[in-house]
Amino acid sequence: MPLPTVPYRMPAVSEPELALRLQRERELMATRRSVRAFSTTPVPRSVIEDALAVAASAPSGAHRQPWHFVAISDPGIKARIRDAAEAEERRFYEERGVDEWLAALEPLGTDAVKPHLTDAPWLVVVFRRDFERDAAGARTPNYYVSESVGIAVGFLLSALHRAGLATLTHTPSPMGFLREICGRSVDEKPYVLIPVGWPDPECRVPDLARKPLDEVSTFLEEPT
Ligand code: IYR
Repeated sequence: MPLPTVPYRMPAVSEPELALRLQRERELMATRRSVRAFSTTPVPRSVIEDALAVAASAPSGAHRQPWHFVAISDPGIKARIRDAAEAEERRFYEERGVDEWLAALEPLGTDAVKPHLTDAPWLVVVFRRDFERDAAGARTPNYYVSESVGIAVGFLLSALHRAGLATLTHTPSPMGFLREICGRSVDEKPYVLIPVGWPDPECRVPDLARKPLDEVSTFLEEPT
């Protein structure tokens, strides 16, 4: 049975206003950087709730909303996550990491020490749900789960940056330990770990350049 429908309108915006808004957005989002040095200054829970509500408004395959967000400020749990993540990262940097991959990371200067996991006031762990279960426990699949969760994470990073908070997308690999520490069911898989907070006043980031727009986009227009 199709859902009932409701009218949908967007407020009209003049072309100059549209251009202005997008120029501002372009400038604002260009200032977002992955931060690895966080201040321990607290961030209120309500701020994280609002940001997660933005993330949870993302579109998803068949509108299955195949995500779950765990927000952690408990210092004991953050310490457990740091210990487990650093153990995996040490294995990555010292044993498991393929030379080509380690070489690709060299310009970023990352290593196995992850102070952001205990310094940031919040860690958000995003889980993906590849299927749901009915009352009898039978599985029904979700669709385009990685795309859907990726879009939700994009909404989250954008919302937090626009609000003025720093984030990092961190994927210690393998990260199965997050499911256990967060007490989530085996039906959920960790997707990404996102420290959230204020950058440390001494924070520095690599001086990266972004590809120019004409390199990453192509317009196919009607000939004039
Ligand atoms: N997970 C490791 C390695 C790492 C991998 C990628 I791809 C990065 O863009 C950055 C780091 C770490 O967090 O150090």
